[in-house]
Amino acid sequence: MTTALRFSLLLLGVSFSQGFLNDFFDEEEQAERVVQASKYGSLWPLPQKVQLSEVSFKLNGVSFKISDAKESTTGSSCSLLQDAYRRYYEYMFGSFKRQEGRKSRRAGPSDLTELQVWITSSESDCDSFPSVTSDESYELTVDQPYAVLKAPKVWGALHGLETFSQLVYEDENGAKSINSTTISDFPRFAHRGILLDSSRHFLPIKVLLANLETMAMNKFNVFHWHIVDDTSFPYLSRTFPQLSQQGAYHPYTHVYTPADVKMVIEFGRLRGIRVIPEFDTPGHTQSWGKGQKDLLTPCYSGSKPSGTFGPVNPILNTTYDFMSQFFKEVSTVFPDAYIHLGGDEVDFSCWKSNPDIQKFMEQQGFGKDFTKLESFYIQKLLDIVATTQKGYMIWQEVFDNGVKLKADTVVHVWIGGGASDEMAKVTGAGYTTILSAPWYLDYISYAQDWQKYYKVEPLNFNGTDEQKKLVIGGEACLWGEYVDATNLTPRLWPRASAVAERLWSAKEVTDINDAFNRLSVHRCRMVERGIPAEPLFSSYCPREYR
Ligand code: CP6
Repeated sequence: MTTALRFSLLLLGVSFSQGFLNDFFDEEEQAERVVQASKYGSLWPLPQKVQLSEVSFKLNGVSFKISDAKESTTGSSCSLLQDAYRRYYEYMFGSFKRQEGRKSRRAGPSDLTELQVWITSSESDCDSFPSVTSDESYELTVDQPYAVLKAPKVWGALHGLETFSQLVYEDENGAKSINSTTISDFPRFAHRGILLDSSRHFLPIKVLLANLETMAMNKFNVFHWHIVDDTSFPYLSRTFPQLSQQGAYHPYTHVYTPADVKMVIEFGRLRGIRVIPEFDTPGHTQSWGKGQKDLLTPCYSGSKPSGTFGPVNPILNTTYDFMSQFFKEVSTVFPDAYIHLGGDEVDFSCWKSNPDIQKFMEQQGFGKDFTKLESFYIQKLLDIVATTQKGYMIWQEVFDNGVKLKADTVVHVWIGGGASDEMAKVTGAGYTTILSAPWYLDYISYAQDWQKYYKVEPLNFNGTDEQKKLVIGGEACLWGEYVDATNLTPRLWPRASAVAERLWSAKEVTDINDAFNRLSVHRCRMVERGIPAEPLFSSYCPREYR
């Protein structure tokens, strides 16, 4: 087999073994795919409606400005927008500024000199936190005498600024240019998330912020912070400081202080990103046990405690007192309307070994069904969290076990194989759901797995239109066993970008060749912006990472 054929197949996402190919293919040359220009340039994710024209304007970094339209309901006091103007000016002209030293040049007739941002709703949301119902739509017209970005709320304006910056390109002489364009855009799904795991490895704040920045470039709007787990407890609780004192990898260097958490939340807010923390119980809690005596179930070997511990002990009142206080704190620290309560992968062997638990099971009439004990615990926890006025998200097992859930609960489908049946069941029962099963980005493999993520259709399950409306989105998950600050960014990007387009763009946007062409340039743009996003395939970027 020729190298060209081999790589063309890889490019097409065809998995192969040498033997398979020799059986089915002649030694025939195939055109090797290189990046070609998409008619949509480097727009990613592709907006809902795009009208492009051949007419182009020049952008001059000295005279170009982004400003509030005089009709806008926001003004200079909306620092969220002013910050965003600065950011996007820097992304569009930062390198230009350095090269040209800001030499003044008068605006010519073919110049576009201004982008006016017009917030149309009387409630701009400038000082609010984004939510699942936030209006993220915007309309962008690039024309003379100035471009206009119109959005009901600041959230749409943020997305529109990103889109505007993606329309800017360099002509053959290196001059910044933009074509006359009309775009009308809104997300297909309201919940578009990335899960990062800061327990298996501590993720420095710098990495979390870089990730939020990259999420904004891809129009993701939920950071699902799987903040603690078995391996470590880096969340510094004001109420229970001993949890991180004892449970973090290091009590000072590997913790998130209240100030750190605040910074992550505000950095996200300024980019239209919700921060949803996950405090996963009753399983995945080994690290909690170090700083909180009697929280975990003592495991037995025969008639004696073995010295090891299992899931949270569901039969003690002290457990629920602790959870009340803990989640009361969490509900005030994190402003989002939702908290993720986990509930996945509960190992019953320790509960089974413990005589006190056995006795409790008998008293409650649970028989030998430990899912009933699990549900007993979760039910009490959900009721506790409901009193904090928060909604909750939970992993699918909690639904599978028949726990009674509040109507606004979001069920998170993560188990591969049968995920579409699960989506049908969850929505059939009337619950809102998000999909992660096909988007486990911690799994890595040779070749272009972004295509596999790209081809997922979240509504591909048997159900009524009403059921399909309950699918509010999905999340790409990057579990942390093999990921820390050294490799997180290139492992996540641009693979997560495939998920971004699936969750934002119209259902019909499925052309994998066009996606390859746009994503290749989008990836180079992330690189140019200082994000070490990995390549899709053999290629180069005009400005390489350094
Ligand atoms: N940690 C937690 C994990 C996983 C889950 N929960 C996980 C399970 C299977 C795979 C990858 C990750 N590492 N707390 C499941 C939601 Cl393949």
